[in-house]
Amino acid sequence: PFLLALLTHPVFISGDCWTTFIDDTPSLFEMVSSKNRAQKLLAYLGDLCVNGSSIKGQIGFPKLSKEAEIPILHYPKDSNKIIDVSSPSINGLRPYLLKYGPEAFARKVREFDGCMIMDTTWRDAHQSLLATRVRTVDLLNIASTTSHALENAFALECWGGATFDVAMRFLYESPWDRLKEMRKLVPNIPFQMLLRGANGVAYSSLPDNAIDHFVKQAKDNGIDIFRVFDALNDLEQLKVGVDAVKKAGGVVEATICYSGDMLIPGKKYNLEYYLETVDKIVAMGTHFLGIKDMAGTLKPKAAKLLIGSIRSKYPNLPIHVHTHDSAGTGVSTYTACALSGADVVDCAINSMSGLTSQPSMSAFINALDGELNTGIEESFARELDSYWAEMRLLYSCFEADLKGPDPEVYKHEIPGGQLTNLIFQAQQVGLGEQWEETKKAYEQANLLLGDVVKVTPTSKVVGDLAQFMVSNKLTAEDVEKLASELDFPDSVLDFFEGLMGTPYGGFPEPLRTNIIKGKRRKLKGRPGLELEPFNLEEIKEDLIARFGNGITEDDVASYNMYPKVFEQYRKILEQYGDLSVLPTRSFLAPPKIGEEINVQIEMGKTLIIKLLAISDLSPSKGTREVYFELNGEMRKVTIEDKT
Ligand code: 3PY
Ligand code: ZN
Repeated sequence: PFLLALLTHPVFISGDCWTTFIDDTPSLFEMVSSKNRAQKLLAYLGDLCVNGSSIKGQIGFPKLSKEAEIPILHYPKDSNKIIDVSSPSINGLRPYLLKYGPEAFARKVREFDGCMIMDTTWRDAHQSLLATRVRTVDLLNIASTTSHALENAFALECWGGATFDVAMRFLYESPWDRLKEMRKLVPNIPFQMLLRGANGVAYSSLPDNAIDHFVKQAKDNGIDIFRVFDALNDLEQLKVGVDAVKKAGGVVEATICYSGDMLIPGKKYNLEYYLETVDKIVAMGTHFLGIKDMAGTLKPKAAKLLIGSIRSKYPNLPIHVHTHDSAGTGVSTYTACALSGADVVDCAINSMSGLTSQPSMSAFINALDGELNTGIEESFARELDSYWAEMRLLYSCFEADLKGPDPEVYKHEIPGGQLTNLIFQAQQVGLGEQWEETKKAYEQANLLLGDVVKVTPTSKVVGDLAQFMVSNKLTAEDVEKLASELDFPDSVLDFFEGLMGTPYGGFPEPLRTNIIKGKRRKLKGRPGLELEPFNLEEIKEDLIARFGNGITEDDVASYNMYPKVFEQYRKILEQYGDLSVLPTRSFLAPPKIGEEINVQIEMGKTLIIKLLAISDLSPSKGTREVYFELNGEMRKVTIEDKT
């Protein structure tokens, strides 16, 4: 391609070249690189035309058949006046945080007269409703409008949790680039991420220095507030994340996971348990206390008691509550929290709310109407919503198609994100009986494991055990009786080995001993203590040797969390280039013959691609030719037909 660019360059053709022509003409290299990029994109689109989408979990194609419209914001007091969103808002809590630091920031939020809102649309809402599949481009398209509409929000939750690995694994894009780009467009609202304590954003513990390194990268790239939790409320595990955030200079939100309904007599996780845990977290040192109700089992009465008790014991501690609306009672719970002294609650933009996601922002603002202020203009939430309603159609191929609230969550206690997932899996085989059995088995599996706190990664242990019981037709008694003979899923063995920390009250015995006998050891203390620190310099050198000089500290952090996923992502990057530039419809669905796609590969450089034709299968080679027009020139890619 370089030779071609040289030979076709007008200066070369004119014969007016001199010996330093190549050195003096960097555009030659740019021509080559943009031709390469274009060719790689065509290879992706060609593959999509021949073999269909490779994105896991995708069923069908997006229902949205046009470009999503960016809503216009109007001044609430004068609907004829339009707010200029061409540059980000300069108002918001982030400038205050950057100027005065985390302690002053926490005090300011505590002193706010009302209850603030964190918007989870960019993270948990799409993790819970759309299999975490929302792509960077669709976040960036609404970013500048959001910077204005939600300038008075506590924060945007926009990173971490499952978004990190899904970005690389299924969307073939860099989570770090996403963070940097979002930050540029929204410099005024604090960004929050979800950190799984000693697991970082992975599913099991990493050496402490890898957590420190990851958190520093996240902070340096723009995360302000870190919600740190441990799936078993194991405070040793939690502390690893908390310490990492402190070292990086971030805002710490050490979090307790709320499990079940604490008002049911005899429950292991009761008010006393939570208050003791709060004492320990306060002693550890945190700027905010997070209460994470990942399944949505915190009912209004319990919320009033829990938040009220913490508030009266710790009048200055800012409290931030998170719930999921699976049972449909989220807004009532938040109202109880706000009136009992919570400082912040998590909501999602209306079309991205409800069901297994967070409660609706507009519903919550209206529920508080006249009693407490949230700082957010409700008309803005509705204006943003027109965009997210279209996103719901664009990502319809990842919908679990839930129909309504499921108050049975009070029984099975399945966290929001997992509930969608399990329903989706059951739908593949026709919902019905299978789903009823899974829910019951989940409840039994939880009790077998000793009534554990269920959230990533322990929720996967309970889910895997439940599916194991359903597929092998095992009752709880069978599991107990046959424990030493059965071939349990790896996650169950990991749990009993102690790789996820220690549950409150210890492991159930003799089940633990019987399940891991001859297979695993019993860890004493937290898993990180047994792990050798990573040699970060050596890892970077090794990655440079394999992937070239472009490797950064961000890549090292990605590799540490998910070595295989990172390698696979780099392979795709090598093969197809940066796919994050493709509009989502073109990423998920092949173009129609004659359809034109505009792809901006960088500022000022747009490719206009039109699909012309797809050839018949070549029986000898098993390939098809896909013909495109690229900026007016005909291009052909040869694609192996794998169908
Ligand atoms: C995650 O860990 O990804 C969660 O969202 C837990 O609720
Ligand atoms: Zn959640």
